[in-house]
Amino acid sequence: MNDLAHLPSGLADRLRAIVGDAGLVTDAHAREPFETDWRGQYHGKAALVVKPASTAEVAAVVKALSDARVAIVPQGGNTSMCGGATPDESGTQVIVNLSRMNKVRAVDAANNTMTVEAGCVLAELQRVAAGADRLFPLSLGAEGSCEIGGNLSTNAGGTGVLRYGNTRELVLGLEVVLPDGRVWNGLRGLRKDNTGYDLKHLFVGAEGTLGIITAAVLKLFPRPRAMATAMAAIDGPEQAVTLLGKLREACGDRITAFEYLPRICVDLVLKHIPNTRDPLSEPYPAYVLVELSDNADAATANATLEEALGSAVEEGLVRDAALASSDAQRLALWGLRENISEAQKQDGVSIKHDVAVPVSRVPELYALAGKALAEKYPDIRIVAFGHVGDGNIHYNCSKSERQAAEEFFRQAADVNHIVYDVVQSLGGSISAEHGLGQLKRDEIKRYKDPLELELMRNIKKTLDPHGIMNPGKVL
Ligand code: FAD
Ligand code: 2HG
Ligand code: ZN
Repeated sequence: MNDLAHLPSGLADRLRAIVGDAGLVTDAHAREPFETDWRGQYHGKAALVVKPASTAEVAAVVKALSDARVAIVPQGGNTSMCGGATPDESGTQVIVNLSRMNKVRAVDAANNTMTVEAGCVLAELQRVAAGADRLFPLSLGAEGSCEIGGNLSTNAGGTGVLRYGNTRELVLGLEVVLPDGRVWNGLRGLRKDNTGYDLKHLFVGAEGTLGIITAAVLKLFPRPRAMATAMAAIDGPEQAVTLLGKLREACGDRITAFEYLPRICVDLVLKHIPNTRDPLSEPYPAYVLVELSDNADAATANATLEEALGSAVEEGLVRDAALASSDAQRLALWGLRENISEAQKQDGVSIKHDVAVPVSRVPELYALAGKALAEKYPDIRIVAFGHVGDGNIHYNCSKSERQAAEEFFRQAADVNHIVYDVVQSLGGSISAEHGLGQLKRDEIKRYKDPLELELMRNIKKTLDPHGIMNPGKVL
Protein backbone atom coordinates (compact mmCIF):
# COMPACT_ATOMS: atom_id res chain seq x y z
CA MET A 1 0.00 0.00 0.00
CA ASN A 2 1.17 3.53 -0.75
CA ASP A 3 2.54 4.95 2.53
CA LEU A 4 0.59 8.17 1.96
CA ALA A 5 -2.69 6.45 1.06
CA HIS A 6 -4.39 7.72 4.21
CA LEU A 7 -3.81 11.40 3.41
CA PRO A 8 -6.30 13.52 1.44
CA SER A 9 -5.08 13.92 -2.12
CA GLY A 10 -2.62 16.71 -2.71
CA LEU A 11 -1.81 17.20 0.99
CA ALA A 12 1.55 15.42 0.88
CA ASP A 13 2.63 17.64 -2.01
CA ARG A 14 1.50 20.75 -0.12
CA LEU A 15 3.53 19.64 2.92
CA ARG A 16 6.57 18.80 0.77
CA ALA A 17 6.41 22.29 -0.72
CA ILE A 18 6.61 23.72 2.83
CA VAL A 19 9.33 21.56 4.43
CA GLY A 20 11.14 20.01 1.45
CA ASP A 21 12.29 16.39 1.27
CA ALA A 22 14.53 16.85 4.33
CA GLY A 23 11.44 17.59 6.40
CA LEU A 24 9.36 14.54 5.49
CA VAL A 25 9.64 10.93 6.64
CA THR A 26 7.43 8.92 4.31
CA ASP A 27 9.12 5.52 4.39
CA ALA A 28 7.31 3.11 6.72
CA HIS A 29 10.53 1.64 8.15
CA ALA A 30 12.07 5.06 8.82
CA ARG A 31 8.87 6.17 10.55
CA GLU A 32 8.89 3.36 13.11
CA PRO A 33 11.02 5.06 15.82
CA PHE A 34 8.57 7.98 15.76
CA GLU A 35 5.57 5.67 16.06
CA THR A 36 6.69 3.79 19.19
CA ASP A 37 7.15 5.19 22.68
CA TRP A 38 10.31 4.91 24.82
CA ARG A 39 8.92 2.05 26.90
CA GLY A 40 7.76 0.09 23.86
CA GLN A 41 4.21 0.02 25.25
CA TYR A 42 2.47 1.95 22.45
CA HIS A 43 2.82 1.14 18.76
CA GLY A 44 0.93 3.54 16.52
CA LYS A 45 0.90 4.11 12.81
CA ALA A 46 1.20 7.60 11.28
CA ALA A 47 0.35 8.70 7.77
CA LEU A 48 3.52 10.76 7.74
CA VAL A 49 6.17 12.37 9.92
CA VAL A 50 6.75 16.05 9.17
CA LYS A 51 9.82 17.83 10.52
CA PRO A 52 9.52 21.59 10.04
CA ALA A 53 12.63 23.70 10.65
CA SER A 54 11.14 27.12 11.51
CA THR A 55 8.09 28.69 13.11
CA ALA A 56 6.85 29.76 9.66
CA GLU A 57 7.10 26.15 8.48
CA VAL A 58 5.26 24.84 11.56
CA ALA A 59 2.51 27.42 10.98
CA ALA A 60 2.15 26.52 7.29
CA VAL A 61 2.16 22.77 8.08
CA VAL A 62 -0.51 23.18 10.77
CA LYS A 63 -2.61 25.37 8.46
CA ALA A 64 -2.44 22.73 5.72
CA LEU A 65 -3.37 19.92 8.12
CA SER A 66 -6.11 22.02 9.72
CA ASP A 67 -7.63 22.86 6.34
CA ALA A 68 -7.73 19.13 5.57
CA ARG A 69 -8.94 18.28 9.13
CA VAL A 70 -6.06 15.87 9.60
CA ALA A 71 -5.10 15.06 13.19
CA ILE A 72 -1.69 16.25 14.43
CA VAL A 73 0.54 14.52 16.98
CA PRO A 74 3.20 16.99 18.18
CA GLN A 75 6.44 15.28 19.10
CA GLY A 76 9.73 16.31 20.66
CA GLY A 77 12.31 13.79 21.89
CA ASN A 78 9.66 11.04 22.13
CA THR A 79 10.56 10.11 25.72
CA SER A 80 7.01 10.34 27.04
CA MET A 81 6.19 7.87 29.79
CA CYS A 82 2.46 7.83 28.98
CA GLY A 83 2.18 7.44 25.20
CA GLY A 84 1.63 11.19 24.77
CA ALA A 85 3.60 11.53 21.55
CA THR A 86 2.55 8.25 19.89
CA PRO A 87 -0.12 8.31 17.15
CA ASP A 88 -3.07 5.96 17.19
CA GLU A 89 -3.20 2.88 14.95
CA SER A 90 -5.42 4.36 12.23
CA GLY A 91 -2.55 5.47 10.00
CA THR A 92 -4.36 8.77 9.43
CA GLN A 93 -2.58 11.03 11.96
CA VAL A 94 0.46 13.12 11.11
CA ILE A 95 3.36 13.41 13.53
CA VAL A 96 4.81 16.92 13.63
CA ASN A 97 8.27 16.41 15.08
CA LEU A 98 10.03 19.57 16.30
CA SER A 99 13.61 18.25 16.47
CA ARG A 100 14.86 20.40 13.57
CA MET A 101 13.80 23.56 15.39
CA ASN A 102 16.86 23.53 17.60
CA LYS A 103 18.31 27.04 17.63
CA VAL A 104 19.12 29.08 20.70
CA ARG A 105 17.81 32.46 19.57
CA ALA A 106 19.28 34.59 22.35
CA VAL A 107 20.94 34.46 25.75
CA ASP A 108 20.38 37.57 27.88
CA ALA A 109 22.64 37.10 30.88
CA ALA A 110 21.69 40.44 32.42
CA ASN A 111 17.99 39.51 32.25
CA ASN A 112 18.80 35.93 33.29
CA THR A 113 16.90 34.46 30.34
CA MET A 114 17.47 32.49 27.18
CA THR A 115 15.15 32.30 24.19
CA VAL A 116 15.20 28.88 22.62
CA GLU A 117 13.37 26.83 20.03
CA ALA A 118 11.21 23.88 20.97
CA GLY A 119 13.49 21.21 19.51
CA CYS A 120 16.52 22.10 21.65
CA VAL A 121 17.63 19.05 23.62
CA LEU A 122 17.48 19.73 27.36
CA ALA A 123 21.12 18.74 28.07
CA GLU A 124 22.27 21.13 25.34
CA LEU A 125 20.34 23.97 27.00
CA GLN A 126 21.98 23.17 30.34
CA ARG A 127 25.35 23.51 28.54
CA VAL A 128 24.35 26.79 26.89
CA ALA A 129 23.35 28.21 30.27
CA ALA A 130 26.62 27.05 31.84
CA GLY A 131 28.50 28.70 28.96
CA ALA A 132 26.96 32.01 30.07
CA ASP A 133 27.89 31.22 33.70
CA ARG A 134 24.25 30.57 34.52
CA LEU A 135 22.18 27.55 35.54
CA PHE A 136 19.16 26.15 33.75
CA PRO A 137 17.99 23.87 36.55
CA LEU A 138 15.59 21.47 34.81
CA SER A 139 17.18 18.04 35.10
CA LEU A 140 15.82 14.56 34.40
CA GLY A 141 17.02 11.14 33.34
CA ALA A 142 15.98 11.66 29.71
CA GLU A 143 17.79 15.02 29.41
CA GLY A 144 20.12 13.71 26.69
CA SER A 145 17.17 13.23 24.30
CA CYS A 146 14.04 15.02 25.56
CA GLU A 147 13.43 18.47 24.09
CA ILE A 148 12.34 21.69 25.74
CA GLY A 149 9.07 21.79 23.76
CA GLY A 150 8.25 18.37 25.22
CA ASN A 151 9.36 19.46 28.69
CA LEU A 152 7.08 22.48 28.53
CA SER A 153 4.19 20.50 27.10
CA THR A 154 4.40 17.95 29.91
CA ASN A 155 5.36 20.51 32.57
CA ALA A 156 8.23 18.16 33.35
CA GLY A 157 9.45 17.85 36.92
CA GLY A 158 12.69 15.98 37.53
CA THR A 159 15.22 16.21 40.31
CA GLY A 160 15.49 19.99 40.82
CA VAL A 161 11.84 20.71 41.64
CA LEU A 162 12.48 20.88 45.38
CA ARG A 163 14.55 24.05 44.86
CA TYR A 164 13.59 25.43 41.42
CA GLY A 165 10.05 24.21 40.72
CA ASN A 166 8.53 22.43 37.72
CA THR A 167 9.08 23.55 34.11
CA ARG A 168 6.07 25.86 34.51
CA GLU A 169 8.08 27.89 37.02
CA LEU A 170 10.99 28.16 34.61
CA VAL A 171 9.24 29.82 31.68
CA LEU A 172 8.53 33.51 31.12
CA GLY A 173 7.23 33.51 27.56
CA LEU A 174 6.09 31.24 24.74
CA GLU A 175 5.63 31.24 21.01
CA VAL A 176 2.83 28.89 19.96
CA VAL A 177 1.34 27.82 16.65
CA LEU A 178 -2.40 27.57 17.26
CA PRO A 179 -4.52 24.73 15.81
CA ASP A 180 -5.60 26.93 12.89
CA GLY A 181 -2.02 27.81 11.95
CA ARG A 182 -1.89 31.33 13.45
CA VAL A 183 1.21 32.18 15.48
CA TRP A 184 0.84 33.60 18.98
CA ASN A 185 4.02 35.49 19.83
CA GLY A 186 4.13 35.59 23.60
CA LEU A 187 7.94 35.58 23.79
CA ARG A 188 8.15 38.12 26.61
CA GLY A 189 11.06 37.97 29.03
CA LEU A 190 9.25 39.72 31.87
CA ARG A 191 9.07 38.75 35.51
CA LYS A 192 6.10 41.04 35.98
CA ASP A 193 3.25 41.26 33.47
CA ASN A 194 -0.28 41.52 34.82
CA THR A 195 -2.11 42.32 31.60
CA GLY A 196 -4.88 39.76 31.88
CA TYR A 197 -4.97 35.97 31.73
CA ASP A 198 -1.53 34.38 31.69
CA LEU A 199 -2.08 32.43 28.50
CA LYS A 200 1.27 30.68 28.41
CA HIS A 201 0.19 28.52 31.33
CA LEU A 202 -2.60 27.02 29.20
CA PHE A 203 -0.02 25.53 26.85
CA VAL A 204 2.38 24.38 29.58
CA GLY A 205 1.31 20.86 30.51
CA ALA A 206 -1.30 20.69 27.72
CA GLU A 207 0.51 17.70 26.16
CA GLY A 208 0.11 19.05 22.63
CA THR A 209 -3.69 19.20 22.79
CA LEU A 210 -4.00 23.00 22.39
CA GLY A 211 -1.26 23.97 19.95
CA ILE A 212 2.40 23.51 19.11
CA ILE A 213 5.00 25.31 21.21
CA THR A 214 7.72 26.54 18.87
CA ALA A 215 9.89 28.66 21.19
CA ALA A 216 10.18 29.80 24.79
CA VAL A 217 11.87 32.35 27.01
CA LEU A 218 13.39 30.41 29.90
CA LYS A 219 14.62 31.63 33.27
CA LEU A 220 18.29 31.30 34.17
CA PHE A 221 19.70 31.17 37.70
CA PRO A 222 23.06 31.84 39.32
CA ARG A 223 25.37 28.87 38.77
CA PRO A 224 26.30 27.21 42.07
CA ARG A 225 30.06 27.24 42.58
CA ALA A 226 30.11 23.85 44.28
CA MET A 227 27.97 20.76 44.64
CA ALA A 228 28.19 18.25 47.47
CA THR A 229 26.52 14.91 46.76
CA ALA A 230 25.92 11.99 49.08
CA MET A 231 24.09 8.69 49.23
CA ALA A 232 22.70 8.20 52.73
CA ALA A 233 21.50 4.80 53.90
CA ILE A 234 18.26 4.85 55.87
CA ASP A 235 15.51 2.47 56.98
CA GLY A 236 12.57 3.67 54.86
CA PRO A 237 10.29 6.49 53.73
CA GLU A 238 9.56 7.80 57.21
CA GLN A 239 13.26 8.36 57.86
CA ALA A 240 13.55 9.99 54.42
CA VAL A 241 10.92 12.62 55.25
CA THR A 242 12.38 13.29 58.70
CA LEU A 243 15.87 13.61 57.22
CA LEU A 244 14.62 16.03 54.56
CA GLY A 245 13.20 18.29 57.27
CA LYS A 246 16.43 18.21 59.27
CA LEU A 247 18.66 18.89 56.27
CA ARG A 248 16.51 21.83 55.19
CA GLU A 249 16.56 23.23 58.71
CA ALA A 250 20.35 22.97 58.70
CA CYS A 251 21.08 23.98 55.09
CA GLY A 252 17.96 25.78 53.84
CA ASP A 253 17.48 26.10 50.10
CA ARG A 254 20.95 24.79 49.44
CA ILE A 255 19.44 21.28 49.46
CA THR A 256 18.68 21.09 45.74
CA ALA A 257 17.95 17.38 45.28
CA PHE A 258 16.53 14.73 47.59
CA GLU A 259 15.73 11.43 45.88
CA TYR A 260 14.54 8.21 47.51
CA LEU A 261 15.71 4.76 46.39
CA PRO A 262 14.60 1.57 48.15
CA ARG A 263 17.15 -1.24 47.93
CA ILE A 264 15.29 -3.00 45.10
CA CYS A 265 16.13 -0.03 42.83
CA VAL A 266 19.85 -0.28 43.57
CA ASP A 267 19.70 -4.04 42.97
CA LEU A 268 17.98 -3.53 39.59
CA VAL A 269 20.56 -0.97 38.48
CA LEU A 270 23.50 -3.13 39.62
CA LYS A 271 21.97 -6.09 37.76
CA HIS A 272 21.28 -4.39 34.43
CA ILE A 273 23.51 -1.33 34.03
CA PRO A 274 27.23 -1.90 33.37
CA ASN A 275 29.93 -0.16 35.44
CA THR A 276 27.75 0.47 38.47
CA ARG A 277 28.66 -0.42 42.04
CA ASP A 278 27.05 -0.56 45.45
CA PRO A 279 27.38 2.87 47.09
CA LEU A 280 28.31 1.44 50.50
CA SER A 281 30.16 -1.63 51.75
CA GLU A 282 26.97 -3.41 52.80
CA PRO A 283 23.35 -3.25 51.60
CA TYR A 284 20.73 -1.18 53.44
CA PRO A 285 16.90 -1.14 53.18
CA ALA A 286 16.81 2.25 51.45
CA TYR A 287 18.80 5.32 50.45
CA VAL A 288 18.42 9.00 49.76
CA LEU A 289 20.55 10.77 47.21
CA VAL A 290 21.11 14.25 48.59
CA GLU A 291 22.66 17.17 46.76
CA LEU A 292 23.67 20.50 48.22
CA SER A 293 24.49 23.43 45.92
CA ASP A 294 26.59 26.22 47.37
CA ASN A 295 28.39 29.36 46.45
CA ALA A 296 31.26 28.46 48.74
CA ASP A 297 34.20 26.32 47.58
CA ALA A 298 33.88 22.54 47.20
CA ALA A 299 35.58 21.76 50.50
CA THR A 300 33.12 23.98 52.41
CA ALA A 301 30.11 22.53 50.58
CA ASN A 302 31.28 18.98 51.36
CA ALA A 303 31.93 19.87 54.98
CA THR A 304 28.44 21.38 55.35
CA LEU A 305 26.72 18.28 53.99
CA GLU A 306 29.01 15.95 55.93
CA GLU A 307 28.27 17.75 59.18
CA ALA A 308 24.50 17.71 58.57
CA LEU A 309 24.55 14.00 57.71
CA GLY A 310 26.92 13.33 60.61
CA SER A 311 24.43 14.67 63.12
CA ALA A 312 21.71 12.53 61.47
CA VAL A 313 23.98 9.49 61.94
CA GLU A 314 24.37 10.37 65.62
CA GLU A 315 20.60 10.56 66.00
CA GLY A 316 20.26 7.11 64.42
CA LEU A 317 18.36 8.49 61.42
CA VAL A 318 21.09 7.76 58.89
CA ARG A 319 22.86 4.40 59.11
CA ASP A 320 25.81 5.16 56.85
CA ALA A 321 26.62 7.60 54.05
CA ALA A 322 28.93 7.91 51.03
CA LEU A 323 29.98 11.44 50.13
CA ALA A 324 31.26 11.96 46.57
CA SER A 325 34.80 13.29 46.58
CA SER A 326 35.16 13.76 42.81
CA ASP A 327 33.00 14.48 39.78
CA ALA A 328 33.31 10.82 38.77
CA GLN A 329 31.98 9.72 42.15
CA ARG A 330 29.16 12.23 41.96
CA LEU A 331 28.14 10.94 38.53
CA ALA A 332 28.35 7.36 39.79
CA LEU A 333 25.92 8.13 42.62
CA TRP A 334 23.56 9.89 40.20
CA GLY A 335 23.90 6.92 37.83
CA LEU A 336 22.32 4.68 40.47
CA ARG A 337 19.33 7.03 40.55
CA GLU A 338 18.95 8.02 36.91
CA ASN A 339 19.24 4.48 35.54
CA ILE A 340 16.33 3.03 37.51
CA SER A 341 13.86 3.42 34.60
CA GLU A 342 16.26 1.81 32.13
CA ALA A 343 17.05 -1.04 34.56
CA GLN A 344 13.36 -1.58 35.26
CA LYS A 345 12.65 -1.65 31.53
CA GLN A 346 15.35 -4.27 30.96
CA ASP A 347 14.05 -6.32 33.88
CA GLY A 348 10.62 -6.79 32.30
CA VAL A 349 7.19 -5.22 32.21
CA SER A 350 5.91 -2.93 34.90
CA ILE A 351 2.80 -0.93 35.77
CA LYS A 352 3.77 2.68 36.36
CA HIS A 353 2.16 5.06 38.83
CA ASP A 354 3.62 8.55 38.75
CA VAL A 355 1.85 9.96 41.81
CA ALA A 356 2.13 12.93 44.14
CA VAL A 357 1.06 13.31 47.76
CA PRO A 358 1.96 15.99 50.31
CA VAL A 359 5.54 15.29 51.40
CA SER A 360 4.36 14.71 54.96
CA ARG A 361 2.12 11.84 53.75
CA VAL A 362 4.72 9.94 51.71
CA PRO A 363 5.24 7.37 54.50
CA GLU A 364 1.46 6.70 54.57
CA LEU A 365 1.48 6.18 50.82
CA TYR A 366 4.11 3.47 51.15
CA ALA A 367 2.38 1.85 54.13
CA LEU A 368 -1.20 1.92 52.83
CA ALA A 369 -0.57 1.06 49.19
CA GLY A 370 1.98 -1.59 50.16
CA LYS A 371 -0.49 -3.25 52.55
CA ALA A 372 -3.43 -3.11 50.13
CA LEU A 373 -1.39 -4.56 47.26
CA ALA A 374 0.20 -7.28 49.39
CA GLU A 375 -3.22 -8.47 50.57
CA LYS A 376 -4.47 -9.02 47.03
CA TYR A 377 -1.29 -9.56 45.01
CA PRO A 378 1.27 -11.08 47.37
CA ASP A 379 3.76 -11.72 44.53
CA ILE A 380 3.86 -8.23 43.12
CA ARG A 381 7.24 -6.47 43.30
CA ILE A 382 6.93 -2.86 44.37
CA VAL A 383 9.60 -0.58 42.88
CA ALA A 384 8.57 2.73 44.41
CA PHE A 385 11.16 5.48 44.24
CA GLY A 386 11.64 9.08 43.28
CA HIS A 387 11.39 12.71 44.10
CA VAL A 388 10.48 12.42 47.77
CA GLY A 389 11.65 16.01 48.28
CA ASP A 390 8.56 17.24 46.39
CA GLY A 391 6.19 14.36 47.24
CA ASN A 392 6.35 12.71 43.78
CA ILE A 393 6.82 8.96 44.03
CA HIS A 394 7.07 6.62 41.04
CA TYR A 395 5.04 3.87 42.68
CA ASN A 396 5.84 1.26 40.05
CA CYS A 397 4.81 -2.37 40.26
CA SER A 398 6.84 -5.06 38.52
CA LYS A 399 5.77 -8.52 37.50
CA SER A 400 6.98 -11.37 39.68
CA GLU A 401 9.36 -13.93 38.17
CA ARG A 402 6.70 -16.61 37.85
CA GLN A 403 3.89 -14.55 36.44
CA ALA A 404 3.03 -14.34 32.72
CA ALA A 405 3.04 -10.82 31.27
CA GLU A 406 -0.55 -11.18 29.98
CA GLU A 407 -1.85 -12.15 33.42
CA PHE A 408 0.06 -9.25 34.99
CA PHE A 409 -1.42 -6.74 32.54
CA ARG A 410 -4.92 -8.13 33.06
CA GLN A 411 -4.51 -7.06 36.68
CA ALA A 412 -3.32 -3.57 35.74
CA ALA A 413 -6.65 -1.75 36.09
CA ASP A 414 -7.24 -3.26 39.52
CA VAL A 415 -3.68 -2.54 40.64
CA ASN A 416 -4.08 1.05 39.41
CA HIS A 417 -7.23 1.50 41.44
CA ILE A 418 -5.65 0.12 44.59
CA VAL A 419 -2.76 2.57 44.31
CA TYR A 420 -4.77 5.56 43.05
CA ASP A 421 -7.50 5.15 45.67
CA VAL A 422 -4.83 5.41 48.37
CA VAL A 423 -3.31 8.43 46.61
CA GLN A 424 -6.73 10.07 46.43
CA SER A 425 -7.38 9.39 50.12
CA LEU A 426 -4.14 11.21 50.94
CA GLY A 427 -5.10 14.29 48.91
CA GLY A 428 -2.76 13.37 46.07
CA SER A 429 -2.61 13.36 42.27
CA ILE A 430 -2.48 10.36 39.93
CA SER A 431 -0.13 12.16 37.55
CA ALA A 432 2.63 14.17 39.16
CA GLU A 433 4.97 14.92 36.28
CA HIS A 434 4.63 12.60 33.26
CA GLY A 435 1.15 13.76 32.23
CA LEU A 436 -1.95 11.81 31.23
CA GLY A 437 -1.21 10.98 27.58
CA GLN A 438 -3.07 7.85 26.57
CA LEU A 439 -2.09 5.94 29.70
CA LYS A 440 -4.30 7.85 32.14
CA ARG A 441 -6.79 9.48 29.78
CA ASP A 442 -9.64 7.29 31.01
CA GLU A 443 -8.42 6.84 34.57
CA ILE A 444 -8.48 10.59 35.24
CA LYS A 445 -12.28 10.65 34.92
CA ARG A 446 -12.48 8.61 38.09
CA TYR A 447 -10.23 10.93 40.08
CA LYS A 448 -10.70 14.49 38.84
CA ASP A 449 -13.59 16.78 39.69
CA PRO A 450 -16.15 16.65 36.81
CA LEU A 451 -16.32 20.45 36.86
CA GLU A 452 -12.58 20.70 36.26
CA LEU A 453 -12.87 18.23 33.38
CA GLU A 454 -15.75 20.25 31.93
CA LEU A 455 -13.68 23.45 32.07
CA MET A 456 -10.80 21.66 30.38
CA ARG A 457 -13.08 20.40 27.58
CA ASN A 458 -14.44 23.93 27.08
CA ILE A 459 -10.94 25.38 26.77
CA LYS A 460 -10.07 22.64 24.30
CA LYS A 461 -13.18 23.36 22.21
CA THR A 462 -12.42 27.09 22.12
CA LEU A 463 -8.84 26.70 20.95
CA ASP A 464 -9.21 23.56 18.86
CA PRO A 465 -12.83 23.43 17.62
CA HIS A 466 -12.09 20.70 15.06
CA GLY A 467 -10.31 18.52 17.62
CA ILE A 468 -7.21 18.00 15.49
CA MET A 469 -4.55 18.54 18.15
CA ASN A 470 -3.33 15.26 19.61
CA PRO A 471 -6.76 13.59 19.79
CA GLY A 472 -7.05 10.65 22.15
CA LYS A 473 -4.68 12.20 24.67
CA VAL A 474 -5.51 13.84 28.02
CA LEU A 475 -9.29 14.22 27.44
P1 FAD B 1 7.63 13.89 23.81
O1 FAD B 1 7.69 12.56 24.47
O2 FAD B 1 8.01 13.94 22.39
O3 FAD B 1 6.17 14.52 23.99
C1 FAD B 1 5.57 14.59 25.25
C2 FAD B 1 4.20 15.27 25.11
O4 FAD B 1 4.37 16.63 24.73
C3 FAD B 1 3.31 14.67 24.04
O5 FAD B 1 1.98 14.80 24.45
C4 FAD B 1 3.56 15.54 22.82
O6 FAD B 1 2.46 15.53 21.94
C5 FAD B 1 3.78 16.89 23.45
N1 FAD B 1 4.74 17.76 22.74
C6 FAD B 1 6.04 17.53 22.50
N2 FAD B 1 6.61 18.61 21.93
C7 FAD B 1 5.63 19.54 21.81
C8 FAD B 1 5.59 20.88 21.33
N3 FAD B 1 6.67 21.47 20.85
N4 FAD B 1 4.42 21.54 21.37
C9 FAD B 1 3.29 20.95 21.86
N5 FAD B 1 3.28 19.69 22.34
C10 FAD B 1 4.44 19.00 22.33
N6 FAD B 1 9.61 13.30 33.17
C11 FAD B 1 9.62 14.11 34.25
O7 FAD B 1 8.78 14.99 34.36
N7 FAD B 1 10.56 13.94 35.25
C12 FAD B 1 11.53 13.01 35.18
O8 FAD B 1 12.32 12.88 36.09
C13 FAD B 1 11.56 12.16 34.03
N8 FAD B 1 12.52 11.23 33.89
C14 FAD B 1 12.53 10.44 32.77
C15 FAD B 1 13.55 9.50 32.63
C16 FAD B 1 13.58 8.68 31.52
C17 FAD B 1 14.69 7.67 31.38
C18 FAD B 1 12.58 8.81 30.52
C19 FAD B 1 12.60 7.95 29.28
C20 FAD B 1 11.57 9.74 30.65
C21 FAD B 1 11.54 10.56 31.78
N9 FAD B 1 10.54 11.53 31.94
C22 FAD B 1 10.55 12.34 33.03
C23 FAD B 1 9.45 11.66 30.95
C24 FAD B 1 9.82 12.55 29.74
O9 FAD B 1 11.19 12.61 29.55
C25 FAD B 1 9.27 13.94 29.92
O10 FAD B 1 7.88 13.90 29.90
C26 FAD B 1 9.75 14.96 28.88
O11 FAD B 1 9.36 16.24 29.30
C27 FAD B 1 9.20 14.68 27.49
O12 FAD B 1 9.93 15.43 26.54
P2 FAD B 1 10.01 14.96 25.02
O13 FAD B 1 10.71 16.01 24.25
O14 FAD B 1 10.58 13.60 24.91
O15 FAD B 1 8.48 14.96 24.63
C1 2HG C 1 12.31 9.37 37.05
O1 2HG C 1 12.09 10.12 37.98
C2 2HG C 1 11.38 9.39 35.87
O2 2HG C 1 13.31 8.65 37.00
C3 2HG C 1 10.92 8.03 35.41
O3 2HG C 1 10.32 10.24 36.08
C4 2HG C 1 10.16 7.25 36.44
O4 2HG C 1 10.40 5.16 35.29
C5 2HG C 1 9.70 5.86 36.03
O5 2HG C 1 8.65 5.46 36.49
ZN1 ZN D 1 10.41 11.33 37.91
